Amino acid sequence: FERLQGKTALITGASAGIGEATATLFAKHGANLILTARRENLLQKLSEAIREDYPTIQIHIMKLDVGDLESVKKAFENLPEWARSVDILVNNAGLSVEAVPLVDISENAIDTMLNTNVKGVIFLSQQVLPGMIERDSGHIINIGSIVGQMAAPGSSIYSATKFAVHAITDALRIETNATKIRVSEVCPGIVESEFNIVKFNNDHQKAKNFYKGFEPLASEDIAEVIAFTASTHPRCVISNVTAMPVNQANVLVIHKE
Ligand code: NDP
Ligand code: 8X3
Repeated sequence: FERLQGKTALITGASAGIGEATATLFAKHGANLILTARRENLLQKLSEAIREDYPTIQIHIMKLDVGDLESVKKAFENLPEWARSVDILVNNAGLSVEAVPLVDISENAIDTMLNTNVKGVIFLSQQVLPGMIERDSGHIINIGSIVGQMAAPGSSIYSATKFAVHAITDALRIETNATKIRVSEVCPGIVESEFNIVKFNNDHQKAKNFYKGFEPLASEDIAEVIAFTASTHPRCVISNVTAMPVNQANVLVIHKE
């Protein structure tokens, strides 16, 4: 991952799971970091841990809700000088809430998922793209999902948001085709993180039971895929990559002991 050295990377959803693991791995390989999430105390703790292990890394934390345009704009107005040129944007913040059939899903849950998973990707990309276009370089890595390739029952809206991430990623790659900007999609299968705790409305036992009988991916596995995606030669773009637990064949087929 040596091409990460000296790069400025903005990672959304860095307070937990895949985003946190990606921040730590990027720091290990010399990237300076802009870390965002709503839980500022967790970002503070993470940045302290990273500074202790990698004291030369520059870190700026931004408390923001990615789906709230005003919150995004305000955070970008306050960037320190070194953080103004983002080389790599990892649009990772995302969530699934109310894992119920479409007939029962609330408007609030629909708005939360669309705002975070879809508008968030758009709003953050809009902040970094003008600079990337001007510099004719940069990399946007969107975190999709296997449910953005194949819908799952009980995940209709969440699936729809990840299908949207896929479409946005492909369209943006075409729109920036005449530039050196790279646009990638990383699609994880099941990863053990806070994702299921949020999905099952803070029911930790239910979240844990979901992983019974097979070994899910760890956040660190996807962090490696993201770091690899960000580290290829600038002439090469990994347009789309899917990474699954070894015993998961697709969204619905999981071999359990
Ligand atoms: P986690 O719940 O562990 O982490 C999600 C992160 O997103 C947190 O840091 C959270 O921070 C942040 N976040 C959520 N909502 C917002 C918001 N409105 N504004 C800013 N930040 C927000 O889940 P994962 O690490 O597993 O998920 C990361 C990405 O991977 C998501 O896009 C998810 O859809 C995707 N994914 C996950 C899979 C899995 O099985 N875990 C599989 C496939 C894809 P905070 O609460 O502090 O704001
Ligand atoms: C999340 C994938 O299958 O855990 O994006 O809902 S799944």
